[in-house]
Amino acid sequence: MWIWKCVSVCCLLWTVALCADPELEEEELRARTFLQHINGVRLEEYQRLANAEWNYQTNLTEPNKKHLLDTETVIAESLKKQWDEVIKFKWQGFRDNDIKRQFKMLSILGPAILSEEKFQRNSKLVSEMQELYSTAKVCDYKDSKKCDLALNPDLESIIRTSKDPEELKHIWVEWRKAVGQNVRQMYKEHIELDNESARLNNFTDTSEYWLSDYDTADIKDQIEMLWKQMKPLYLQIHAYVRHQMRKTYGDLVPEKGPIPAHLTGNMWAQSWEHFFDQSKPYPNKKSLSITEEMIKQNYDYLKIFKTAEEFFVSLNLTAMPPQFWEESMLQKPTDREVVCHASAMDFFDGKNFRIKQCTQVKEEDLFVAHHEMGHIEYFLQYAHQPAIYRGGANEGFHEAIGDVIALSVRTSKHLKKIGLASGEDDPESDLNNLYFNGLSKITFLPFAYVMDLWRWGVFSNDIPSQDYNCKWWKLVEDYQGIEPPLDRSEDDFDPASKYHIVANVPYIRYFVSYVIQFQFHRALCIKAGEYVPNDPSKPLHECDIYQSTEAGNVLGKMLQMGASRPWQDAMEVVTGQRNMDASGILDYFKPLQDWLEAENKKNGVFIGWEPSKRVCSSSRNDNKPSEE
Ligand code: X8Z
Ligand code: ZN
Repeated sequence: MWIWKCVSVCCLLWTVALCADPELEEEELRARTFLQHINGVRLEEYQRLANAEWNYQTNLTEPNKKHLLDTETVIAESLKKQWDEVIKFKWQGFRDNDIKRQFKMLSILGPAILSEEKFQRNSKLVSEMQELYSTAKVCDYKDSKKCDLALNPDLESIIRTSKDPEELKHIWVEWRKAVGQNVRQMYKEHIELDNESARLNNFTDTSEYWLSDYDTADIKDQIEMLWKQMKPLYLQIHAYVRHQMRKTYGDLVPEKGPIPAHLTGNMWAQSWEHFFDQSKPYPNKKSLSITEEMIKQNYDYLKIFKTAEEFFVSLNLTAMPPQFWEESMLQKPTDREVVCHASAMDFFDGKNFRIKQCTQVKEEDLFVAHHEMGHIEYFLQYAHQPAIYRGGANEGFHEAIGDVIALSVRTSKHLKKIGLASGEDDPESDLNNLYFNGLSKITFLPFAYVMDLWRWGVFSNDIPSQDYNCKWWKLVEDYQGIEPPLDRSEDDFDPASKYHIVANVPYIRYFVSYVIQFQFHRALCIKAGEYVPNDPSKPLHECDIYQSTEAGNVLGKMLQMGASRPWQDAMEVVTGQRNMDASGILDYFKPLQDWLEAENKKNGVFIGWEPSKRVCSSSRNDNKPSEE
């Protein structure tokens, strides 16, 4: 009892002491007014920046690039001036936690800290790498005179559908030649500038700056721990897929070695759902062929996005505003070059929210549309917040929202509701479907981890530029159990074949998203009464939260918070948990994991992988003669 008394008396004294500092009180009052002013300035600046970015990315011309660079430079100058004012405040002593939080966020200046010349150089490098990536063209395998194949849709389509290993290898290699080798020098210079900016911001290097978004000191350890928890599941699906792949490709796929990247159905081997038809657990069961259904039913890009919107609205969330439909770029234009990689943009004016996506009528794009609309729904829900809070609770939250919705959409129950699937439900079809989801979600985890493990190494110089490519392949082999289709060398620069590397977008956000989206899914399904733990008639992977306003309300509450609270608070609103937790994804895939373990055991399949026979050398000339 006396302890409590002491605690409260001491607190009282402490508060009185703080209250008694009139200077600090006065400063806190001034801070409040200052924040209002900054908010107004930022909103206007972010609007200008969004417009310039949008105009460039949807029309890659020199004038648009110049306008973007000029806008970025002017705004960087203004941010620097604002920051000079921010750091004059003794905000660490403020009593109002909200004001303190805003100041804490504003006290990190970011890349604008560089000299104008270096800032401009860095922005130009990133724009030009992105442009090179977005406009690169490759020659066809069968018709070597046809040299206008673009990544989207041509190359991705060949990688997805061809089963000719030579054609696949050709496309895989040529894409890497077209982008990787051309940007290596630019990338190195960009990394140096990024690191200089991070150090001026008092971070040890850019990885520490990137991860500051999580405000969690041991974030790298947490990620590693999550990966260790999920790795046994990955090993099972990896072993099973390799075993099945040998039935299609024979000894091209080593029995105990890593899986060749070009055979996975994906340009970066980041998810393997396009190998589903050749590997499904119950081959005689007719599977959901959503793409076929979409084509049959005359789906177009509009119907795809309307379908996605309808789900959000069914949860009592907000519909897309009129400008969204008028101004978005939902198809690939034929009259100009654009950045096709899908994205969503907030124009910070409460009216303009747009998606750009080179949508095709296929299943994958239906889910990308949900993913992108999740970003827009977040923008809409936190639009009342000050500019500094208009972001996800952390970057992984922003990536997770649309995917959470898509987890419900991808159930056979929901696909039937919207007329994209028919037929019987039976345990075998159900397992096939869960396996499909495993090919898309489980296989992605080590890829996402490797993307940033590699960059963390580059930023800390554990991976010096002369080792860029070979160290990339070492990580890919160690974590993903994937190998290149032919020997590689430091004349190649394969990481740059992926958009987020050249566009300088951190990737661990997707790893985080793929963990927490299953925590959200589980919690929302319980709220919706669609998942009952330990009730086999309501498994987690068959839960559909469609039309559940209970689920929608709690999700909406979290989205409205934006970045105004620590991410743990936001997570607690939906899940009651305050930590990232792999048990969501493990619960979801438990029936698949059990099946894979039994199947692999029955077939005596080797789990894990022995070292790859592929070589990576310092230069192509060092390579032993290869089959290339
Ligand atoms: O880049 C994206 C989205 C835009 S934020 C289309 N994603 C990652 C990728 O394509 O590599 C979504 C999942 C992973
Ligand atoms: Zn996204």
